[in-house]
This record gives sequence, structure tokens and C-alpha cells, in this order.
Amino acid sequence: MSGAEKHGLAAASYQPQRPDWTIDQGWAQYTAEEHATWKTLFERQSRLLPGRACDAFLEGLQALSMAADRIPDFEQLSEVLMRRTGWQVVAVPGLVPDDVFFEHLANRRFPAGQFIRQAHQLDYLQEPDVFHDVFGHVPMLMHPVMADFMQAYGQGGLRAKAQGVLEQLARVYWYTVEFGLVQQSDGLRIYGAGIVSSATESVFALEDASPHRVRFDLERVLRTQYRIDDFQESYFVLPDLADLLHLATIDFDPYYERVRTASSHRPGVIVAGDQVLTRGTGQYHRKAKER
Ligand code: HBI
Ligand code: FE
Repeated sequence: MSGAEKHGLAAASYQPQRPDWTIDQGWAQYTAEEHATWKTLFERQSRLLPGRACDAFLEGLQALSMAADRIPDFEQLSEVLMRRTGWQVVAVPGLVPDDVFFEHLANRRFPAGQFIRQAHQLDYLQEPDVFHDVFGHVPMLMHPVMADFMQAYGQGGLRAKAQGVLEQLARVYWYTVEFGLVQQSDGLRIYGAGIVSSATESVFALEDASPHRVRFDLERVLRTQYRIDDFQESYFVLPDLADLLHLATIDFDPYYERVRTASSHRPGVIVAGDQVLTRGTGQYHRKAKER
């Protein structure tokens, strides 16, 4: 492992050795400090998530029996995951090109960042590291519906790229897999990996008065921009996780036809037709702009 990889600078400068961009996880090379970073993050989220993350996430996490005190070994995770939903976890240096990413998903391989964030970046980082990818995504891959949805996204991603609508499709991934909320019988819950892997956003997404919470609608989401630099201004809520199964099986082409030429929505707006669960005050992002 090069110094650049260890420090998470990998993707920009990295020359893939293998065409699929996978690397060895090199589990034995993680330092005590890196395992300690995992432990800090793991324990913090384990305290926050009961009552906030959806049942499927909490059950998946439990069944994977990840330890608090060390970064998981991908081969061990893959064994459990393979038995449950036929998925594997493979190591990559960081972000990989879209087509490489989609090709993995289409084959039920989840590419997880090998590196872990440094102790001074516990709350925010640009590239997906092992905590975001493994703690955030892998528990949901234990759920058969998410397992099928992610594979369909990989297949659909290759097609959307060819049709020039990848920007629109990526919004669906963003507002479901990364930042999705779901209506559970006992309340609103998180299933998005970007939220469950963030201490601050786990609270903000559910409890803050600032963001909008709007019922998920495919065409609306295909047209909605998102932000990658801060909390979301709007969250989209699925009535049921099983709705992802519908999204995994329908033909997107008629939607692409309509949204290809349509204008896009800014992240913080409410539009005609929205089923609004919470109309946000927008206060957080207004203040952020002044900072
Ligand atoms: N690579 N490792 C990794 N993880 C991602 O989530 C990822 C990626 N490459 C591209 C990508 N995501 C997205 O931009 C696509 O969903 C469009
Ligand atoms: Fe992610």
C-alpha cells in the first residue's frame, strides 16, 4: 500500500493494477490507530442509531456481527453476506470510475474503500472510506430488497450512461441508498448509508426543523439536484422499503424521456405535487451561507 492510498488521496492519482480497480484489503496492515478510529465511529453510531435507523439496518448490522474494536475483514463479511443475499465486499482505493462501480454492483460485488479517515476528519470527508462503505452500506445489503435494488442500479447505471441520463439516475441513488428515509410503523427511520454513517446527520435528518421531508416520487427525484458538501436540504421518504423492489423492476425509459429535457429542481425547494411530510424552515442552510 502506498503512502497516498493510506491517506485517502488515492483516486485522483491512483493507477489501477487490476482492470476492476480492486486491491487487497491488507487487513493485517491496519494500525492500532486505524482500528481505534473505527471503534470511535462504531460506538458513536451504535449509541445513536437504535430508534433512528430502520429495523432492516439494525438487524443487518447485528447479523454481520462486526466487532466494535477493529475494522472488519472483508472476506469474513462476504461469507455472511454471500449466504444471506449473494453479495460480496471487495476492496477499492476510494472512488472508482462510474462504469467500474456499476459493473461491480451489477455482479453483486460492493466496492468498499480500503482506507479509514484520519482522526481529525471524523465528521466529514469527500471520499467513501471503510466506515462509510462497510458500516453504512453493508448492513442494508443483508436485506433482500436492497440487495436486488443495488444490483439493478448497477445494471441501470450502465444503460443510463449510454443514454446520457446518468446525472438523473445518480439522483435516485443519492436520495435512496445514500440519504433515504423510510416510514416505519413506529415512526420515521433512516436507511441511507450517508446518514447512518454520520453522527451529526443521523440527528439532523430526523429531528432538525430545517430540512424538508417529502414523500419519494421517482420523477421528482430524477429532477432534483443534491449537495455533496453539507447536510441535505430535502430528504425523500419511502412508505416502505419494499418500494425499492418496484424501482428495481420498472422500465425507466419513459421517465428518462420526460426528464431529459425538463428543468431540474434546486435541492431546497418544494414543488407542485409534492406530498410534504415536513416543510423545513431552511434555517440551517441559510445560516451556513452566512458563515
Ligand atoms: N466509487 N467506490 C465508489 N463508491 C461509490 O459510491 C461510487 C463510486 N464511483 C461512482 C459513484 N459512486 C457514483 O457517482 C455513481 O453512483 C454515479
Ligand atoms: Fe455511499
